Amino acid sequence: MRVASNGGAPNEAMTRGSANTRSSSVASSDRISRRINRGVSSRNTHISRRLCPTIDVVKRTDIRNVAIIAHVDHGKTTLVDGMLRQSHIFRENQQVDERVMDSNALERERGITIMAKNTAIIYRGVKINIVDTPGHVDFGGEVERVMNMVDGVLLLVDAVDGPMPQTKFVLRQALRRGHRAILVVNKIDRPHARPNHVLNETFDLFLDLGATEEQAEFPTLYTNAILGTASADHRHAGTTLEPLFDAIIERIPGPDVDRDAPAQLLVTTTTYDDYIGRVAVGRLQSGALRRGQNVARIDHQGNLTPAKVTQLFTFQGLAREEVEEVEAGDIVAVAGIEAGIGDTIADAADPRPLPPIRVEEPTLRMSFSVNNSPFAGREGKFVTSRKLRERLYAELERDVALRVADTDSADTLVVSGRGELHLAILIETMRREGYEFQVSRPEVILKEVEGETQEPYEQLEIEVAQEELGAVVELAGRRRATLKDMKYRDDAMVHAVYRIPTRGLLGFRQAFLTSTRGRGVMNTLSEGYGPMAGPIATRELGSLIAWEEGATTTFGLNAAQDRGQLFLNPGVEVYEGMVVGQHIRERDLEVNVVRKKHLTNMRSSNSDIAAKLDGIRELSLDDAIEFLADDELLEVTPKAYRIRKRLLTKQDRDRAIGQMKRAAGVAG
Ligand SMILES: Nc1nc2c(ncn2[C@@H]2O[C@H](COP(=O)(O)OP(=O)(O)OP(=O)(O)O)[C@@H](O)[C@H]2O)c(=O)[nH]1
Ligand SMILES: [Mg+2]
Repeated sequence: MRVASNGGAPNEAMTRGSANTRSSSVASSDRISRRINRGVSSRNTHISRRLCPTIDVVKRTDIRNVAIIAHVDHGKTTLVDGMLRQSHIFRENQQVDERVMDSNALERERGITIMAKNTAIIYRGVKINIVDTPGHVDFGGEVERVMNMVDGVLLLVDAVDGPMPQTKFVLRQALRRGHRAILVVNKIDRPHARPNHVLNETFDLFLDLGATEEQAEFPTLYTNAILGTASADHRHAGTTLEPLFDAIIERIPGPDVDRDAPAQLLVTTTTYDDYIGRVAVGRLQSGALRRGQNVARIDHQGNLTPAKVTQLFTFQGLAREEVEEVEAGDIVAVAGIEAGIGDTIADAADPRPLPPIRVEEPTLRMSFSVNNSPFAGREGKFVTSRKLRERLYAELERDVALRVADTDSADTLVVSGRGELHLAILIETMRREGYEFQVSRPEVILKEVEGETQEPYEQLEIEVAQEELGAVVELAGRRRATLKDMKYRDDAMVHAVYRIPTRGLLGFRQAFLTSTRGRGVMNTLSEGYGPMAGPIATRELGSLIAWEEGATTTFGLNAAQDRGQLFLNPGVEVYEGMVVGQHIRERDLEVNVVRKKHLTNMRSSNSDIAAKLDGIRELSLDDAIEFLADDELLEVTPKAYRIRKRLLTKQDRDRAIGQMKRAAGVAG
């Protein structure tokens, strides 16, 4: 028999056929809840001891650890709202924001979850630790990292859309860890909901992903997360989430623990608190932790550092509750230890590391360098290479899917991530903290496989109207996508699946949205590495470049707008070599956007002037990153994004082009 402690993979123990001890949990529920609320766990009442020849492994019946996983937007965070509401975490009449777990400013602005977060509720005396995870493909690392905290998952699937690419990714992570799932078909209220179809498709997905027989026998609930209702029968809407809570208690096993083994906790999240400093969050795998206890921090290299637990917390609704002692099986927050993600906090007397967290390698990278534009140092608080370096390395402690590397130049670091959004969120976060720097165009990370250079590929799923298909097929073809499957649907939409080099996806989104007039839906899923696909021209049009320094004028912009799509409004400070728009042709073009009109006796009114400028497209950060060409950089400051040529003067750029041509042997 395998055991969960002593360095074994934490959740492997969960795959053992273990008896369901639900009855004991319900019997002692009230008592346990009181104990949990006091933070003192009982040694005898809530644990059903199971006999094991060597080590005492027991199953806690008073706890369930569950993650909510799904494709983006299928309603995970909304469902958590409902679960919190119905467990009476909030006071009567308390005003609670929608999607309360999306607490970070960028999450609220973008309406998506970016970081996985913990909460907990008590249901019939059982504490349910819930981890809300992001569904966007770029934050897949968050899902991977929390899989070791839980013993099962709620797999949400939209009742209309059915399983989507990221459903496959997250379910694969869960099944791999041996977790059991509960299928939650959400948004059952949507018109055209097709619950049976979605159930069948999801069942097929389980089989495709190699689910064991036990995993494939998942219970299914049909929910409206907004109203907070669940029902086992899709023909009859539920009235509360109770059927879901019951399914969690019944289906998700309680944690198997060896409470007499030395303490081991794998740090899965770290946060910072102004009062108590670094807080490390993870599941206590074995043993117990007490306030004031001496422990050892074991890092990735196996180095041991003595440390002391200054404070201990468990989760309770949206808050952390301070406790004196925690027993294995619960998810805890520990203060006083400078631990990073993946470190083990272990018993000082018998320190044993847990297996590190493994996540898929990043596929995209970009350089972050000190700002050297003519406007450098004007707007940022932190501008030096030292500050930039410190900040980027600090990010690694929070984000397991990110990589940072130094380069030959002290002013430049290379940052690798899962996708453009992953890197964009980091850039935006740093900008808001007062950092100023510049980044390069993202590029894919190549790999040597058996002497051959390979590049990353993705599965691209698109849904477009039939009349827009032609343009999209052409676009995908230019980017070396190969068609795998295409289905015409009854509603005049087409669903197509491609395999495409990640390189071909850079800058794809904007072109795709233009081709489908903003209505197309695209989703991607990493497919690993494959042979190089040949050249791909991702930027088809050149840039309009400011000719000289000054503030943009309506007059200058007006004259330039015939040459392409402008990005700037009048009155914006620009410098020579700064990109102000997109040319209508392939090559770059210098334009004078700061030109002033010669004074005449007649002065036009402002409204008159403004009327002449049309279609200025102000770029968001994501747009700007997508727009960047290889010879351009994005300058990021707390106040602005500016796209610039790496070489600012036309003379330098012409010389560089000449050199390139000569090197390629095509000059003269
Ligand atoms: N009609 C309907 N809409 C829902 C339901 N559940 C969630 N939504 C809506 O779906 C949208 C996405 O909800 P979220 O809870 O943010 O989805 P999510 O899965 O957490 O998204 P990510 O964390 O970004 O992956 C929101 O506009 C919700 O109001 C539901 O049961 N019915
Ligand atoms: Mg969410």
